[in-house]
Amino acid sequence: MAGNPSLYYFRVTARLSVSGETWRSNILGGYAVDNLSPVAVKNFIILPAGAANRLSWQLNTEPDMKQYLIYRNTANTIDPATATAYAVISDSTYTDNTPLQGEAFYFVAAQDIHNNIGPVSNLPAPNAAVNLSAFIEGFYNEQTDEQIADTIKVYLCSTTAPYVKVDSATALLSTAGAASIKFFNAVTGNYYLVINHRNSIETWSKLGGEAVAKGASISYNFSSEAAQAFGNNMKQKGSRWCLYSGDANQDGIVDFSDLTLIDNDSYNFMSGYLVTDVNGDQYVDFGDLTICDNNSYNFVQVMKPGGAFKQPAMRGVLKTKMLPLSFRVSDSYPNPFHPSTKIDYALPKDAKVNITLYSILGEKVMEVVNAEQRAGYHTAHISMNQFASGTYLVRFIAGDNVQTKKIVLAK
Ligand SMILES: [Ca+2]
Ligand SMILES: [Ca+2]
Ligand SMILES: [Ca+2]
Repeated sequence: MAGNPSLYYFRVTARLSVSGETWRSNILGGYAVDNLSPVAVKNFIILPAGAANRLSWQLNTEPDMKQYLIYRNTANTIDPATATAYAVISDSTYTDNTPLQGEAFYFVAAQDIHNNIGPVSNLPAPNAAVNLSAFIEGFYNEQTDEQIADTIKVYLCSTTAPYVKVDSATALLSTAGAASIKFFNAVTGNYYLVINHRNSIETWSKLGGEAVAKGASISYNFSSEAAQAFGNNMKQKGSRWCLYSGDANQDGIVDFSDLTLIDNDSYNFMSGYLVTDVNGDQYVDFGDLTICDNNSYNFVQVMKPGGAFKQPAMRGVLKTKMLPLSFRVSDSYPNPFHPSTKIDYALPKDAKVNITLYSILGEKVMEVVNAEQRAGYHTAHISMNQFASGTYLVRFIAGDNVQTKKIVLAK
């Protein structure tokens, strides 16, 4: 070429040991096509096929393509430089017949004949999503229509006996009563949705189950009507139907054993994230006992398909109230308050109860309660709309016991 001033073009032809297979460089580019990594695969999708996952994508158009590397992982990242491919195929579809349990991700990358690996495309494995709406009796405030957010565990249970738990997931049930749950293991089918919460009665969805589909989502609202729970087993508070609270030991029934746990923690002034905190305010006290006592009195228990239920005739025999360990009076709540506040108190035995409100100077303002009362848990309601702001004293007399509480009316 020396001495010739005109532009010269050249191309390189590589001949492989495979007969008839050659590779040519691009004339104008000046580089071999095999110096480039493949591009990322296009139109990568994953569809459920029973328990299997079927991956597919569009075949790359590069002339030096060799194969596709497939990886999977429980985390959303993979390093193709160090990871071992789960499968290596030349086609553009792959069926994983033994998917990973739980949340998982798939990755696919194209590889050319020179082992250049293209960018990795990734997708989550298909899951069945359920958008739940539910409220918890003790945690729900009907004035604000909100609840204290807490963790729930939701199961998918078979609709045929023995109604086994097929899949489970934990989720946060929000103040607005919403939880989005993803099930990774169950195949498309009909399932009961079952909610477990640390101190509520396990609650099953209505008779017959719900159609849950892998790769799709459904919504289910427990709170709209009683019939949304199996056996109508929910408690109405305002416009919401709530999961029954009080099953502190999670044995499926609210009874003495739950009350005993709560009463002991209450007696010891326990606080924090406890199963005995039935109303979710971080303290174990009268508020928790009152809810549990009421549900225990009403013999609240799990209702589920195939369950052995106590007959109504039996309930009367088993209906017994638990008696408090000692005479106790709670602080008022709210405090300061306007226009009304409440004080809980426990009577270990029947007593003549007098609750009287006094001004800070000791003048009698009004009598709140003056009656013979049965042993158990009681609540005094004090309404002071017509009185001036300030500090007042509430004197409790029950038999030989006397206690005084300070309350602050702030208009
Ligand atoms: Ca290439
Ligand atoms: Ca229980
Ligand atoms: Ca509490």
